[in-house]
Amino acid sequence: MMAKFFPFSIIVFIAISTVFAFDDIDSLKCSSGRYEDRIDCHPDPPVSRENCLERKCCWQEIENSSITDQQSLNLPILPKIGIPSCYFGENYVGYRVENFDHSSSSSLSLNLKRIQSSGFLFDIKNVKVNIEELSDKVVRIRFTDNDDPNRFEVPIPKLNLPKRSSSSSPSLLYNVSIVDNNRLIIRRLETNQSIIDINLAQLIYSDQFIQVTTRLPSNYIYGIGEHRAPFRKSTYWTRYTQWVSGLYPRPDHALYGNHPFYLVVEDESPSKSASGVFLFNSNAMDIITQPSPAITFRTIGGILDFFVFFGPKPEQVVQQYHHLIGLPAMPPFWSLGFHLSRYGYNNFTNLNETFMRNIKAGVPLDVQWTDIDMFDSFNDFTYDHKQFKELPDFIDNVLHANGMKFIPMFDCGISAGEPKKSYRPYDYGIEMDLFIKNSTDQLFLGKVWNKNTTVWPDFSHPNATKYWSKMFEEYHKIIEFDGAWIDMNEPTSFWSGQENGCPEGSRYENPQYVPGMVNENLTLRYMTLCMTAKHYHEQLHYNLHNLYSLSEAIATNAALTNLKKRPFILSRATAPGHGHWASHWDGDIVSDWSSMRWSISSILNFNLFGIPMVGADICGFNLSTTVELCTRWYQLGAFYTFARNHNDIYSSDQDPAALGGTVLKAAVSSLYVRYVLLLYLYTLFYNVHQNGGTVLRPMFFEFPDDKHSYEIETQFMWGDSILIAPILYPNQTEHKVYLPKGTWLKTDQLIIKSQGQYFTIQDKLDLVNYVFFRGGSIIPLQHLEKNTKLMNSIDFGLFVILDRQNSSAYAKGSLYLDSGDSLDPVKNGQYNFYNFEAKNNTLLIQSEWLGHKTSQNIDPIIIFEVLEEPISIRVNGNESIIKGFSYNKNEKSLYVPTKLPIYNEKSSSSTTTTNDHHRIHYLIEW
Ligand code: MIG
Repeated sequence: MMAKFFPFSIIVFIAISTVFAFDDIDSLKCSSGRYEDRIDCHPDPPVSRENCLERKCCWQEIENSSITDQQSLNLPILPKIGIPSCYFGENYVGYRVENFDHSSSSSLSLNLKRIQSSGFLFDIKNVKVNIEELSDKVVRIRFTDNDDPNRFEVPIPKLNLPKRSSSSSPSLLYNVSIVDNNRLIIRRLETNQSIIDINLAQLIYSDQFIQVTTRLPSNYIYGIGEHRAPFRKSTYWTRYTQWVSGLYPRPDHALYGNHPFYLVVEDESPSKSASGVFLFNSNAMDIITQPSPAITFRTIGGILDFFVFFGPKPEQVVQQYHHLIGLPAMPPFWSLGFHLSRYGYNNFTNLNETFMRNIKAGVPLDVQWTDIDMFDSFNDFTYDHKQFKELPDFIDNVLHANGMKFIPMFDCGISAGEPKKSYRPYDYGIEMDLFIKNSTDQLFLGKVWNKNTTVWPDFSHPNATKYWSKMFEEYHKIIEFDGAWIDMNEPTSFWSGQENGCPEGSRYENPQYVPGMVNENLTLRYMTLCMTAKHYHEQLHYNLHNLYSLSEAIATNAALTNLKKRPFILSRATAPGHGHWASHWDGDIVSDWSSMRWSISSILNFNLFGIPMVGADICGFNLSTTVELCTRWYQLGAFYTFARNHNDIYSSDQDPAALGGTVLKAAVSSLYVRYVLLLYLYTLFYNVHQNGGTVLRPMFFEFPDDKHSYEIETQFMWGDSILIAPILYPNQTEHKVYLPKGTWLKTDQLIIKSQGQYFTIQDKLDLVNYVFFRGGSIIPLQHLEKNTKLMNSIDFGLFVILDRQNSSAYAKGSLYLDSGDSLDPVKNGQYNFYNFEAKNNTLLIQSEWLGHKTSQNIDPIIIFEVLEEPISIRVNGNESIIKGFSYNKNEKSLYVPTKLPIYNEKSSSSTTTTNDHHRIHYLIEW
């Protein structure tokens, strides 16, 4: 009865609780488990039989080398950590579940009591576990110290907790149960699949070491932070460390972003449901996968605060996550154009030559960048008056005058080495007491590019935004930038700690367990600040390190908003919630084929993390590129959401015009296709800005029933309608493309009908034939101009690709439009939104919102899969509006010149921009 009427659907099975007394190893249940299921009981070195038994755990060494990873991958695989020799026995009880409280209708609390030492210093004696139903689809599981409410908790981002619809939840997707007295299980109701399965008795929760393991519903797992790894993560004993670091992308190290989030597809379920888990914890952590399959979180501070998302579709899981951490920003339209950058123009002449040769070669171009070589003495907010004397004038009279934009670098490190009263960013920061301090409350001095020493603004300080905005404002008077590039914000320092190291005695500098450092000599402070460095309110860098870039992105977003710019920020380091403020690129990758291939898994990954504006340096950063690699990289990079060519100071020029020949051909043709599709891309950004989710997405998000699509990491999609399948290996004149079942239109306007199969595609440099439009889509296409500013006011067409099933035909699509760079266009209603729907022989175009005045027309409309030549075409019943049309029998395509205005002056009142569904309404019949 109780269970039946209990709204939270908690089913509690209370077993007789038994506390085992361990006298010797014989009383441990060690033998029955499988190797795969072992949970490490002694993760901290040194590990030995003796140390293990002292923790009352099981000991058996396993020859690891004989076991191989089952996955076949053509990317570097992260180092395996191996099967633990010291592991929890089946009857191990570290915490005893003491009592339940389910007096609330939407939550359940448990108390855990530590009954034997974990072996880690400062075990937390009483842990409270609170499982809360946040919505029908989201559960929160919080583990806190019952005796100390003041443990560190993540200050940013501010979470947007889902609002519960009503007290009774008929659509609840899950239920929560405690079985065998200590297993916390959360199941998907529809399939009875367990999504969370934690043995609470084996939890470790000490002051600086927390470990919890849950079984996974399958080994189709994605996400888990930024690593040089395949998109689909290995569950073969792999460690994914979350500790933001400025090292170039390499497989054996944590990279620039920490994102303790995973998505898992419940492979065995017929409905292919997916779920996701986010751990809201910012401390250094290891996340370890194991073949059971299972996943272990090991963090060295804070609390455990999990959010479980029940989807059920992969895209919905991602949306639920993004709603919680902050929806992705709406990028300015110009930022979707092509960007030209390099480290080491060294002077204005080189910059200007590079820019001009690309303009002359017809490369579509929107943004010119500069790196630290443009600065005076590598100092932020300056420029080199000798070498870059002409730059301010160039920005004004060349870039801005032609609708293009300029973005310089803003490093987070501020020089402390300039003479007193000569460098305002330092002096003003001192005046505001804004820089990070060391353990003895003096300035924390490190070293980046600047002379002598560097200090770092403490972006967690309440006055940081004021400081940063002021600096941006003053700089903007000298250099009229349009966006900001924030680099080295892990933060990276060339010294590890201060010049003379860090206070060695501190348990924050040298904790009992250090995550993910493959090299024994590496420490948390490696290439960054001391862990005892102090932020505002005595907060330790130990806790805030992983959040530094997020706090900087928030301040930078405010500083650009203050300049009345729709913020565009490119950041190297990232944290959960980052996409609400800024975008990301893959950092210092090498110019080689495997880095290029890896970039696909990376951009897909960042779409899961809510940072959909993302790309790698086209042609690679470190080392010089080659003509063939760079050709292929343009073909791929033109379809990153963020498409920028950038390279290192030591490598040779790789802008399209510099390399000419095939590189130029490939760059121009693929960027043309990109530019023609920008309204579609912009609409995808609007969608995620409103609802969360992915812009670039893996094929299986769209084709969950197609098993084969899960294995492919060399192709990806733009939203639901466009598939990109570039060449990624050398010496190819043709390549195989996998098209999931359905109708596809190639860019050469030929229709392909796929049964879910491979097609061989001939390589053509000047014809982008590796991009496919999905049947059933209506896609806006722009007429090409040399930059987005010029395209923003001209007419655009529609591609209608009818999907024919049985005897009916269908397609749909939508379009978002705005001025391109207004602040908060969606909140202010300054945009237009249209829906398109084609059914059999009709196409309906309707506005859903009209808040942006424009004189653009839809012209032309091209419809594919029209089986017979029509006799006439009517618009709203009227034949005279369309002046001629043509039908192509071979292509089965219908070309209709339309000139249909998309904004109707008369029907819109200037006083309101209400949601009038009937302002623009065209019913086109053929
Ligand atoms: O230590 O500003 O990832 O894009 O060109 C290198 C110089 C610092 C790292 C960035 C790279 C940039 C470079 N920066």
